[in-house]
Amino acid sequence: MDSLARFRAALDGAPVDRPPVWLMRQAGRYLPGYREVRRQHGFWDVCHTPELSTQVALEPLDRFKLDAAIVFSDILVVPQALGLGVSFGPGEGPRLERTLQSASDLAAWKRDGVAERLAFVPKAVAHLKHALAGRYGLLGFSGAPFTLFAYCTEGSGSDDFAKARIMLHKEPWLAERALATLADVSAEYLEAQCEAGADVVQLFDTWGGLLDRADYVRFCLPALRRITEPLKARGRKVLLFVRGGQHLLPVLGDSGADGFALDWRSDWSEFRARYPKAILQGNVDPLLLLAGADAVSPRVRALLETMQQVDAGRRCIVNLGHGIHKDTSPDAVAALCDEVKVHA
Ligand code: 1CP
Repeated sequence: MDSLARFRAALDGAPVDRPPVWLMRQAGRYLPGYREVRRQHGFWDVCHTPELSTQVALEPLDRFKLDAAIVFSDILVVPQALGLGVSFGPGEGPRLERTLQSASDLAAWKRDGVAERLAFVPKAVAHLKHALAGRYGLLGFSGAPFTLFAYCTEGSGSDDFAKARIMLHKEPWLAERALATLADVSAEYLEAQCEAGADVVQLFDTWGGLLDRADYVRFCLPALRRITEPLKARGRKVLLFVRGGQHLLPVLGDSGADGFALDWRSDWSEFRARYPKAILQGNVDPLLLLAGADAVSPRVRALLETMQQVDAGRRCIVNLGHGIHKDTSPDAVAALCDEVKVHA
């Protein structure tokens, strides 16, 4: 089986010779080629130049035995396109110039022309698709509404995103309107990525696990359904990653996603028991890769065995439980990919 056939079979629940593998943040600062590109170009320039975004998206595929590429972009393109002024300073996380604090801030979001301002991402998808020449799977992505809302209110990274969580409790109507707007913009933009050739799109809810189950049900699920419903009506496939989402397991099915990307703390067998027909993806601890190549093999073997136990590993995708850490050695990534290739 070639990589594209294997990746699509996993998405369709068809038999596979082994589960496909790709890794969250597989293009990024741990790779020398990426660092070299970033010495010469700003982050937004890389995203906006199809040749550069394709170059950095292909580097991991050239080095490792991966089965799929992910378009090079960032979840914060959506707040940027809404006019919030997002920048990535050297060595720091993102900064937003205009944060969401009040109804008038929301009213100032620039909805008109937002799809045009985001068109560089589907263009990057199409460029990458062409370069993949039918050999590999391709993912598009967006931030999930709550995770985008968290950055829009906080204005930067945070451990607890207190401003977002306080707004949910203090001004729930404002939070709901912002979440609905972020969802609608994302839905349209994900459809454009599918149209441009993505085989599947992934929603990154990196901060959704900060909420308790009742708040996730009240605020996040309706916003997620605003995305999954129109996409599914057009036959698109959607994966949902929730970091720290084990306590949300019983309700995640109501998101409408076709599958779940599990973080390293989520229990694979519990998710499989609850969602027998879902695509499951994950969930190697990204820090395992910092323990060196020798530590990687037994853990990957155990994960493959767990996958194999149900339906001979159908509907399974090997991945990390969160993005690759920037200090990861490429040798450890190679060890992970080699182990997947050898053992299934
Ligand atoms: O060169 C640099 O200094 C920028 C580092 C970087 C990179 C490589 C950022 C800034 N974004 C990206 C690319 C990126 N981001 C991709 C495509 C690359 C790939 O996967 O191969 C993807 C899918 C993302 C998604 C993303 N961005 C998430 C969700 C996944 C996750 O890791 O949780 C989040 C939360 C972001 C926000 C963001 N963008 C960049 C940084 C450093 C951050 C984290 C900010 C924080 O600490 O809260």
